[in-house]
Amino acid sequence: MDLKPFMKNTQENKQIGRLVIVAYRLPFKIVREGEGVNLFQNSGGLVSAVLSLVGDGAQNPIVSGDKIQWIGYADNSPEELEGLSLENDSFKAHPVFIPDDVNENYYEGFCNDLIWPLCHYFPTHARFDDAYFQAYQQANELFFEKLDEIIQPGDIVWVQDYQLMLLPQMIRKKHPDVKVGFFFHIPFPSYELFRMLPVQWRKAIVEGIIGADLVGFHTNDYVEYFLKAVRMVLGHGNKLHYINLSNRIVKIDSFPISIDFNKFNDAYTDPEVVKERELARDMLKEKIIFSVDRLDYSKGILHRLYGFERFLEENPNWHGRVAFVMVVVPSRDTIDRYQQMKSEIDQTVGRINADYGNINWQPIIYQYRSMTFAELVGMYSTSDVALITPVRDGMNLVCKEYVASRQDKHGVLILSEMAGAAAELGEALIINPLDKQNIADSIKLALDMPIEEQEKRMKVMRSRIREYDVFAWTNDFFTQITMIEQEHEKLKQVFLTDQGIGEIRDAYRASKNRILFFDYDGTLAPIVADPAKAIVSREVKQLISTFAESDTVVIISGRDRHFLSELFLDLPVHIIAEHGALIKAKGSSEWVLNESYEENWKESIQPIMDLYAKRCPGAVVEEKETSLAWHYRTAEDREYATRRAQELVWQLKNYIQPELNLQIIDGNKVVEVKKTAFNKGTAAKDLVETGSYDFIMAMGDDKTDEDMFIELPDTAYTIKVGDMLSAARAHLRSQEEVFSFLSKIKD
Ligand code: GDG
Repeated sequence: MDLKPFMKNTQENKQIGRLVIVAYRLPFKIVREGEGVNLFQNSGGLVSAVLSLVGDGAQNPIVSGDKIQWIGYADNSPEELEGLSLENDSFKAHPVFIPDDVNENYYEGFCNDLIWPLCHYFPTHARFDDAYFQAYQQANELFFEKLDEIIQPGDIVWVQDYQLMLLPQMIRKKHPDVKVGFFFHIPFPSYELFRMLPVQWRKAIVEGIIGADLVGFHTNDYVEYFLKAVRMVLGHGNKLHYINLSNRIVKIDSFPISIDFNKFNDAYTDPEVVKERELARDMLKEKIIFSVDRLDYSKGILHRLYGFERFLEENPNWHGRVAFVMVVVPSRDTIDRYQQMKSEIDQTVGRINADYGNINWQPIIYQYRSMTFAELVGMYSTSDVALITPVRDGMNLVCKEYVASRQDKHGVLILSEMAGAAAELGEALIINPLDKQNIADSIKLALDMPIEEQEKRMKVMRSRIREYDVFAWTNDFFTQITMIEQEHEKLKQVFLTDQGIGEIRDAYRASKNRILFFDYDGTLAPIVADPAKAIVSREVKQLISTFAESDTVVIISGRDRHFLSELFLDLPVHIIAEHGALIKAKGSSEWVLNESYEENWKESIQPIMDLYAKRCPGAVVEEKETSLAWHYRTAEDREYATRRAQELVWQLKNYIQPELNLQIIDGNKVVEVKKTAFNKGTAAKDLVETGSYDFIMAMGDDKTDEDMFIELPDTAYTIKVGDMLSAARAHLRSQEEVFSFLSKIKD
C-alpha cells in the first residue's frame, strides 16, 4: 500500500530511547584522586530538570530508564581520565577534549566575546574575528565526533545553548532519523542585531539550529525574532510555529524555563536557612533590599546602583533604616572588560556609601563572592525587596527563586522589563533598568507596600511558578518532541507507485458517484515564468473532458474568473476561482460571490504592495475581485525579489489587524492577501456536502491546496504534486506525471 493510512492523533507518549544531552559543561566536575575519581554533581537547574525524565521516580518517563548520556567539555586532559568510568547513578559522561588554543577562540572568543554581547544588545562589545569562527566550527565538530561514537537508533538528543548552534545540522546530515531538540538559553536578538554577523556565519548558525526537530526559546519575542532570521537569511517562511522544509518540518516554540519550586519553598524551614535568616535580621536594618548576580555587563549592576542612589537622594526619611545587600558572584574577571566593570562597581559603591552613610549605617553592603545555598535562601526569605534589574536576560532565574522562597508570601519583587521572566511575572513592579528615576520610585513603592498587597501579588506569582516548574518545562519540551514525530508521520511523502495507482483506479471503477478536484497552475498546467502563458495542454484538457462526461469535475484555483472561464468555458465542469471566493456551477453562466466576502480592506493594503512593486523591478500587483496579489515570478533579480517578498510578508503580518479577517498567503512566487472566511478547503467541502459521493479525489501542488487536503474527508484520495511535505495521502513527483496518472485511472 503506498497511500498514507487515515491518520489520527492517537499515539500516547511512549518510551523511545536514551536521552543524550549535549551541553558545553558536563553535569559534574571530575577530580582525579590517585587511581580513582570523584564526581561532584552540579546542582544546576538543567541537571535536576532532566533527572525528572528518567528512572523509577520519573513523573512522566518518556525516555528509557537508562542513565542519561551527557556529552560535555572536560577541562581535564585525556591522559588524566584514561580508563576511568565517568558515571554515577544518574549520568554517564562522555568528555570532549578541546585543545586549549581552540577552546580559547571558541569559548572565550566566539561564544563570550561575540555571541553573548550581540544577543544581549551590546554590539559595541562584540568582536568579529575569523579565528573565532573557525574555532567555533572545530569545537562543534569535536562535540559531534563524540556524539557519533555513542549514538544509537531511537535516542533523543537534546542540544543546549549558544555554544553548540552548528551541532543540530551536523547530526541531521549523518543521522537523519535521530530526534534532535535544541534549546537557546539567552535572548535571541532582533534581526537588526543578528544581521551584524558576517553573511557566512549567520547562515551557518541559522542552518545549524534548524537541523533540530524542535527549537525552544524562553519567550514568544525570541521565537518571533528567530523566525524572522530564518526567513531573511535562508528564505524559509513559517506557518504558525512550523517551518516547512522540503523533506521535514521544524517546530519553533517558547518554553519559559523555570526552577525547582519545591526545593526553594521547602528550604524555608531548613534549620540552616532559618539560622541564616535570623543572622541577617539581627545584623541588618529595618528593611533589606537584596540582589545577587554574576559579574556581567548584561546584569545592569551599575544602573541599579544609580537607581538606589537616586532613591537615597530623594528619600532622606529612609536614611539609616534600609540596607541594600548586593552580592556579585565572581565571573570572567581575568578579562579586561570585566575587571574594568568591577572597579567601576567598587568605586560607585564606595562613593554612595561615603556620600550617604555614617558611623552607624552603611547603605550598601557589597560582597564580591559566591554564597552557599543556605545563605542564598536565607537572604531570599528575609529580604523585603528583591531588586533584579538586568539590562538584558534570557529568562533570569533569581527572581523566580526569590518568589519560590517566600513561603510567608511577604516581600516585593522589582523586576526589569528586559528579563524574559517579566513576561510571566506581571505582578512584580516592572521597571526599565536604565531609568534610575523609575528604579528609585519603585524602591519607595516597594518599601511602603502594605503586607496585604505584597501577599496578593506573591500568591499569584507563586502559584504560576509552582504550576510551571522546571519539571513541567522539561516535560513540555519532550512531549512536543514526541508530537513532532506524529506531525512528520502525517506529512511524510508517499510517492505513488503502480500499485498505489492501481488501488485508486480500482476504487474509481467500483464507485458510481464521483467528484474530482483539480488545481490549475502546477497541476493541470506547468509553472512558467509568465503566468499568462501557463496554458493547459490539449491532451490534459481532453482527459478532463472525458472525466467530466461521467463525473463531477471541479477546477479549483486562485486565478481570477476571466482566465478560468476562457480556458474551461466549453467543458461541463464547476469552476471555483480566487481560492473559493467565486463559484460558477456546471452549465450555468453566472458567477456567484461567496456570501461572507466583504469589500472593506483593499485600499489599505494596495499602497503597501504598490510600494514593494516599485522597489522591485519586474514585480507586479494584481487586483483580483476578492484578493490582492504581489507577483514576483517575473522579477528581474530573483534573489532580491525573494528577499523583498519576505519583507512584504513580515510587514503585512505586523500591519494587518485581526478584525479585518485577512489571510496572507506566501505562495509560489506570489504573496497574496485575501479574506480568511473561505479557502479552497471550505469551498471543496461545501461542494462535497451537496451530493452523496462515493469517490472523492483532489490534486494540487501549492500551499493553498493543503486546505483542501485537510478539509476533505479521510476517505478522499488526496494527491500532492511535488515533494513538499503535505497532508495529502500520496505524491506525484512533478506536474509532468499528472497526465500519465490520470490516463491510468481512466484507462
Ligand atoms: C542563563 C541565562 C537564563 C548565582 N549565584 C549563586 C547562585 N546562583 C544561581 C542562582 C540561579 C543561577 O545561579 C543564575 O541563573 P540566571 O538565570 O539568573 O542567569 P545565568 O547564569 O546567566 O543563566 C539566563 C538561564 O541561563 C537559564 O536558561 O535564565 O537568562 O543568562 O539559579 O540561584 N547559587 C548559589 N550561590 C551563588 O552565589 N548557591
